[in-house]
Parts: sequence; C-alpha cells; structure tokens
Amino acid sequence: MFPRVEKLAAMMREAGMTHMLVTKPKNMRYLTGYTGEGSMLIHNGQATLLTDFRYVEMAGIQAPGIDVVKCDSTHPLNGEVKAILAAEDGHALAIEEDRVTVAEHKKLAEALTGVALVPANGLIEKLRIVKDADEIACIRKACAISCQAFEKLLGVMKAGMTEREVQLELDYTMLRLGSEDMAFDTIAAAGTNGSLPHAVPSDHVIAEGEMLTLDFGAQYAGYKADMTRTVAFGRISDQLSDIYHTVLDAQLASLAAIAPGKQGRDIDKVARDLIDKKYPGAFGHSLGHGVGLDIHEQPGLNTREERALTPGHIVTVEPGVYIPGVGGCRIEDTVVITDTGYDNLITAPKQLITL
Ligand SMILES: [Mn+2]
Repeated sequence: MFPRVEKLAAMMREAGMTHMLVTKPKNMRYLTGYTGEGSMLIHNGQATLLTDFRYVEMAGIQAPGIDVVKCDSTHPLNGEVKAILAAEDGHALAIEEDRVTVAEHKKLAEALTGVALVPANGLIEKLRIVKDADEIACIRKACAISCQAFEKLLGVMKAGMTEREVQLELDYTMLRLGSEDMAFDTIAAAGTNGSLPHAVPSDHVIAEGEMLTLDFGAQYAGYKADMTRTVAFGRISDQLSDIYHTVLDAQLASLAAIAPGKQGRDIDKVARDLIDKKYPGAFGHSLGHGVGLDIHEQPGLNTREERALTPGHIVTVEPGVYIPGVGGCRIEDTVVITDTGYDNLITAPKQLITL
C-alpha cells in the first residue's frame, strides 16, 4: 500500500528488527505522506499511525488507507504501542536514537517493560538518500522558484538597502512565485559580515564597494532548494574580486569532478586544495551536503565522506572564502547525480554580477 514502507520493512527484516517507532515528522511524511503529529509504528510490513483527534481525519486524506490508532488521555500513545507489541510478541522496539530525548526514552522504557529499546540505525535515512523521480521533480521546482526569485531581486536590489530589506524582498518574492515556505532562514551578509558563513541579516546598509552573499532556498511539496550567490555593488577592491574568482574557480572545478562512483571526499578535496593554495584556512566548512525534505541530509561532500556518489543523490556544491575584517564569498548550486555525471538544478548565472 505504501511502497516506501514495504522497502523499509524489507530492510528491517534484514537487520533483524520486528518493530520500529518512527517519530521524526519528515520520516513519517517520507514513508506515507502524513504531515501531522504523533508516531508511526512499522510492524508486519505495515504502518500504524498513533495520533490524537486533531489528526485522525487528516491522516486518512494524506495517507489513504493508513491504519490509525486514536490516542487520548485514557489511551496514551506509549500504552497503545505496548499493546501492539504484546499482541505480536515483540520483544524489541527500534527507535530513532538521534531524535528521542532522554525524557522520552525514560517514559518509553517505563511503559514498555520487558521490551528492549534498540537503535533504528538510520534505516529510513538510508532510503531517503536516493531520490526518486517525483522527489527530484519537487526539488527541481523548488530550485526553479529560487532562481526566478533571484533574477527578480537583481532588478530591484541596490546599494543603500539593508541586508534585512534584501532578505524580506527575496523571501516575499519566493513566496509569491509559489514557494510554500523558506527552505531555511535566508542569509544576507554584506561587507565584512560576509566573513560569517551563517550571518543573520542585519540593519547594515549595503554600500558601494561591498559584496553581498545571499544563501537561500524555496520549498515545494516539502522539498527544499539550496543556493548561494555573491554579488558586488559598485567597484570592489582587487582583493574582493580575487576572493570571488577563487571561489568561482573552486566551485566550477569541483562540479567538473562530480561523477557517479566518486567519493564525497574526492570532490571536497578538489575545491579545498584550490582554495587552500591562495587562502589557507579560509574555507572552514564542508563543500556540500545532501538536500531533500531536510536541508541537511546525506550524503556529504566533505573530508570524511567515503560513500560513492550514486544516481539520485542530490547534493549542494558550495565552496567559500571567509576573511574576518575583509569579507567573504560563497557560491552554491544544488545538483542531482545522474548516470553520466550531474544535472545542475540551479540555473542562475555565476559570473560576478555588479549592481
Ligand atoms: Mn547549503
């Protein structure tokens, strides 16, 4: 009934798991389409949603045919889980160990005496790492909205605006173009703020001679886009120009290295070696990360990633240079790995744009 639940069930059988309690909202959505609160028990190859009155009707609409157990104060969720395990002779429950809090774990352990709580070991994330055609289409759409919004912004953005004004204009434009939300809080960092990779937009007034880094993304059907562009206002210094072109060279070189079968660390190294030669230590974060329902997913493009890129992986490629007191630059695309290389979902120009 739910193909992804069936795939998970097969992985569970292989891992010797009989019951799994899914509590991450994105994982519940991925498996069945359900976006509300509650928990989902995967057992016997099926999904049972445990939720309260507020979500019972919605569950039937979003995930037609899903088995729903209505919980309330006299039928608490953990008690319902216990009853199902007891009826099915389940002695171990896999839980999302990177989500369940210490307090929740304590309550669960008290409610489920005699049941071992074991780690789910990221089985669902392993499924989510390879995107199917529908998911790729949603991320492509989110990226297209992001690029359209950037293009419109270029027509209205000018020196004299604050970072915050630019951020609001960009966010509003993405929403007008069909983005259901921001994929994450938009970053707008001008001048010396540009050395802060995750700067919060401020009342800083953008001046001639500064660069502005914009890191943003639209969201479509739950799926996120992630892109960064850095633009110049008026005439910038030779130093800033060199920073820009170093980052651009690193971004293009690492993109050119992308191919199925390559390890994430190989791609990271291409950009890192190039930048370290000119600006040692100025590129302090990883080259990229997976994107999907979450803004940071697997696989990574970083110094440790040994997994091979596989068709259906969607990753960002985002080298940067950050120099405190001077400024910074980052250029980022979101790409999908294909059988022969990659498909860049971000089409916005990358040559230095001067406004
Ligand atoms: Mn990113």
